[in-house]
Amino acid sequence: MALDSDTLEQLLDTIRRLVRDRLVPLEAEVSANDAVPADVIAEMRELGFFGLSIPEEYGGIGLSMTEEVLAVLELGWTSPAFRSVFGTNVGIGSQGIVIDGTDEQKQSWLPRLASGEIIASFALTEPEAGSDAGSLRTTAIRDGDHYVLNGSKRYITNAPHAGIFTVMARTDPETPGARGVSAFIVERDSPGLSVGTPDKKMGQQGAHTADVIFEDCRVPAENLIGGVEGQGFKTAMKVLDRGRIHMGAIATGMAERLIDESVRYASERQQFGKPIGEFQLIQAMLADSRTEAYAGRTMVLDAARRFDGGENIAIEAACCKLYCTEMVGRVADRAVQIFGGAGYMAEYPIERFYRDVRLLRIYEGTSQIQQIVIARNMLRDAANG
Ligand code: COS
Repeated sequence: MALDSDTLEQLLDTIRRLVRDRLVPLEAEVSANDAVPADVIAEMRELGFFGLSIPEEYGGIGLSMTEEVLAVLELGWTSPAFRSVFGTNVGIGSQGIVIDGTDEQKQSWLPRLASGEIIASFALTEPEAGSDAGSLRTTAIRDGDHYVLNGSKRYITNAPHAGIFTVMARTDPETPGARGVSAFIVERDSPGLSVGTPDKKMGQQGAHTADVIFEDCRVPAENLIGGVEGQGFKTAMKVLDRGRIHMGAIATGMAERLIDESVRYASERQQFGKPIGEFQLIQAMLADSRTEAYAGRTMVLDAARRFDGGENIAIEAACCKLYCTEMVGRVADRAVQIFGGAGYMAEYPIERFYRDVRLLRIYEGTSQIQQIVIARNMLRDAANG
């Protein structure tokens, strides 16, 4: 644990108050404007949100995974667009450097990521390589003391705002699959790097994604993460393992919010002369949602504890991502049902959450990829006795 229990409680309380008093009332505005207000971003910077997971020696708060999960469960209570502002600095954008970077790389980038001075994006997905991440085509060919990158990346979260990208590219075009892939830190203003127009999405307005294109983009060789070629796929997998617990916590936080909205509505909305919450068919939906969200909370806390204890959590992390993101889909669907016509109307938050949670089953590894990861690891463990 990075924090003593009083400091952790204070941090969680600060997040809870910010989320419920300040962010929830802004949700509709963020969605309509497709932007998080600048003063909110400044406040999140001030509170240290960008550095939640970055070690203290590099200016972050250095939360353990358990502490991070507790923070993220609180953040899940509101629109995911708010978390997205700093989410890539806490997770997939920074963790490649934290986990596998050299000391120099950590010193030169992590303090600026922790303070929120710059945003980091994670650039793995390509037009032709999504779930099959090992087949990516972007190349990085050594030329003197530089690498020259060519190719394009797709649906990259925070690309429009990023100061640096963690880019997975093929340094060895002769080696197909995962082994020829390396990871680089690429600065936004590198010559030959351009960012496409922001994508139009089903939900999560206020969080932005775009293509990133490399045309003879020269990157200093010292920006090869860890200084060793051929390790980039493994770096990406380690980053995603950790991210899957984080994602499970976000999904569970969102489920808890949807349940809160559902209970309140069920207590107020009257039909047949009484609150609809008094009908057992509504009660069944509330009870199922509560049971599943409790299971999600318990899972993410258990996986985080194991991660902090140094266990290999590849299976548990994928279980969290799979279960919690599917679970919040069911909870959101029941919330629409409990709200009835009002659940379908943009005037209430349920319709927006229903669209927002749909992405959770897709990004950072689809549900089907999580199933593959879980089953493959089970079979491998069995074969190894
Ligand atoms: N941690 C460390 N190393 C890992 C790892 C992990 N969690 N998972 C795999 N590796 C290593 C393997 O051990 C293997 O190393 P060796 O070549 O030394 O044996 C290497 O990485 C390749 O692994 P594997 O053969 O399993 O790779 P596959 O190409 O079969 O891909 C899946 C495996 C499908 C699981 C992977 O491509 C994946 O996770 N895809 C989804 C990617 C994703 O989440 N995309 C979303 C967009 S990114 S936000």
